[in-house]
Amino acid sequence: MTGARTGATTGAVPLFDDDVQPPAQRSEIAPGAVHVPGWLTLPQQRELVAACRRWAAGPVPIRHTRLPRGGAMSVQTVCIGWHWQPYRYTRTGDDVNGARVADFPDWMVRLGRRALVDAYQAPDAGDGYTPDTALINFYDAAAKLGMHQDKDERSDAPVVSLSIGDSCVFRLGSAENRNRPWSDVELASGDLFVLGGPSRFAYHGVPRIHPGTGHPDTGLAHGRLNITMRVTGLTG
Ligand SMILES: O=C(O)CCC(=O)C(=O)O
Repeated sequence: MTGARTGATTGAVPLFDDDVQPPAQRSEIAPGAVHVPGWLTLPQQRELVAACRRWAAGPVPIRHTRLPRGGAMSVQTVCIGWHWQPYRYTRTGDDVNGARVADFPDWMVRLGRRALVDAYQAPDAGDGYTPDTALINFYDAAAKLGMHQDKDERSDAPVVSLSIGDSCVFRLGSAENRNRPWSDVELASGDLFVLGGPSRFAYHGVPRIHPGTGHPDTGLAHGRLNITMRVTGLTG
């Protein structure tokens, strides 16, 4: 997350209790897959960038996740709550330094609940939603994420995705396979995307970043940050 090392940082995260703006518009890209452009204000994005910068430094630092068949992902990832590596979640970063990952903060649980209320336009949509992990991905200009399903969780609770920095092409396919037909959606800084309901296990990926499209006031000098909150369904 080198792009996050410049720009202003703030210490606290009080912005997330009452301050999320009502969504300007929303589009249901597929049943249960909702895009809410401009959901986060610039100050909220700055707070998230500052929090992600702290997590990127440790206790389990950001890294290019190694793939089981060799090589590594072009995206860099740091996790909170639970540590993800392909096919499993653990409390410790066993493929990094063995340390226990940072706790998943309560303010982020509240943010996730509010995201569901706004995405699904239903006051009770966030009831009982308690995400316990977030994968925080940093994309430089060349990074991509191939088509995949989020299915290492033992839960079908929605995935809440927040984007900050450079915009990207987000590709949403079906739950059946990684091939066409798919929809390409431009995700910009501040956008919310929720994958839930029939789209919870849809294949998706990020084939392209648009470098230089972020807003410097986010505190991210370059690149793209994406935070996906999830419910692991694990205990312990
Ligand atoms: O970067 C994104 O918008 C998607 C991230 C994603 O698909 C994942 O973390 O599984």
